Amino acid sequence: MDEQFVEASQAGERAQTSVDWRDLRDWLRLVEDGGALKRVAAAVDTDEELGAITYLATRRENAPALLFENLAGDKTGTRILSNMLGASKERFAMSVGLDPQLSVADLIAQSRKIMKRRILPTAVAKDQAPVNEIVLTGDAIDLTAFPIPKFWPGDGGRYIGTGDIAFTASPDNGRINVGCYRQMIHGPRRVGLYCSPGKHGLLDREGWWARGEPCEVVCAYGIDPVLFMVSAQSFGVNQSELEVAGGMMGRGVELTEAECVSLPIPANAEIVIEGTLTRGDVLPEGPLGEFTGYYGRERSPKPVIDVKALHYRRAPIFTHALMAKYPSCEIGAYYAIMRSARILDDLEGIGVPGIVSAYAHPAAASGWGMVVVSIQQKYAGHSAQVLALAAQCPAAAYYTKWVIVVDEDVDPTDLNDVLWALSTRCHPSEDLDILRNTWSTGLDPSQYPPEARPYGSKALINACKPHRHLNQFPKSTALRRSVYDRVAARWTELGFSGAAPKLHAFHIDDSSP
Ligand SMILES: Cc1cc2nc3c(=O)[nH]c(=O)nc-3n(C[C@H](O)[C@H](O)[C@H](O)COP(=O)(O)O)c2cc1C
Ligand SMILES: [Mn+2]
Repeated sequence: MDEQFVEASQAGERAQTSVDWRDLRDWLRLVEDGGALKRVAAAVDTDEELGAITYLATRRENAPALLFENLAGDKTGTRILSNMLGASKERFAMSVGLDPQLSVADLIAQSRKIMKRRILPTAVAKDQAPVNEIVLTGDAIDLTAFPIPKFWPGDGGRYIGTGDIAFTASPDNGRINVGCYRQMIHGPRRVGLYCSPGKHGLLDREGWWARGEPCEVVCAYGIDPVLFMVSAQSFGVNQSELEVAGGMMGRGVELTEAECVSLPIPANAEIVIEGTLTRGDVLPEGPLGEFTGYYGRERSPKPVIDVKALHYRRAPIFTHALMAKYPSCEIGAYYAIMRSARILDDLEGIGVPGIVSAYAHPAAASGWGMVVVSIQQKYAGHSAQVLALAAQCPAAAYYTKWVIVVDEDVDPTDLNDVLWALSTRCHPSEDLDILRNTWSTGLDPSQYPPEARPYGSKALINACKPHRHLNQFPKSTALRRSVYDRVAARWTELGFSGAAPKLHAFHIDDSSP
């Protein structure tokens, strides 16, 4: 395990900036200081009521994070945090040390840089790790004593893990994977772990089982936002999300030794379990209301973690992720920004010229449903090339049904702009193509029979000005730069508050030399 760590000082030197919080409690203080935390002191039932309050409080994009401090019937002092990041680009930005005032487009550009950094975890002594405030093993453990929510009326059980992380190790090379996989509670020491096909937690598990060994697993339920958001993104199978999280924070993730398994545990988490998954040990699991806004797969037998150790801080804060339609879904702004950053990386890696920006809006099924790419058209066929490549590049290929290409004067993060381009530059009989039998998911309810769902289809929509007629295409009504600058400089004098809106397209004067 030692080589997985570096000294804290070394890690610090490798980072350009580092975040100004150390754990979830620190982070909450900063969020509260910024007015973006709402404490709910009234007693709340975890049986659908907590889910209902979270849903109703998040029907607007700038909803605060919610800290439920009084859970009906609870004797453990547990608190529950929901809407930790949600649709808030500001909370994403402050979590990773970026300026919350940046636009979504600028956050995407900055995220591309910090997502490429890698910093190894740092080791914390067991007796210094906050998560070791209380440590229980074996039959002393009773997870059912904690208040565990059932979110939606049709959920198949109570889920202890939604805003969670799960560590597994590769039996081949020891790489520690961090994934967010749902976890239904079955009993005092029994927790279901659902990984869908292809997920790295599942590949690790199958690898151990193929060797005839149980798969060790460590799960945390009260975690900081960076571990959470990184665990929810897919990185290469041999990359450890721990190093990505370190890179995004500008300092190593703090880990400490476990009691019963050979994996490390996150030292600053609020609550952690250690256990094993054994082949054949399954129990009926699901369904759960999903990010699509529908219930997912039918109830079926899924592997169960046999819990061997429990660590927690006194009055632990569980992080919970409501899955719902935007903007109430915990797979929200951060997810859309990070996915968009990776789509731009893919397009840059392929080497296609003229790419300006891209956005996978979170209202489209948490950023999975639609991708808009803006380009500076440079040659005949350029927009069609970008459509085809964006549709199938690794970061965008999964699920995405609508792939739209627009000109550089259209901001992909501004749906009003995108709808303008679709309505004035796209001629459906000319500008639509369909890809069939593409990579999708059983969670897309639009196809029948349900077995057909993993085979998706994609509409490629060219909403660029027609290249053949670029010269004749009417000029858009845009302000003259000199007039804009003059007005922007007088914005306060004119009686408006704040800065004048930024524009990225101006009148082009053909008569000037
Ligand atoms: C709140 C939340 C719940 C999720 N639930 C599951 C799940 O139950 N099963 C699953 O396979 N993926 C789930 N995901 C998606 C995975 O976290 C995501 O695909 C991630 O890339 C998995 O890590 P991996 O790429 O290392 O396998 C969930 C994501 C979030 C944010
Ligand atoms: Mn992974």
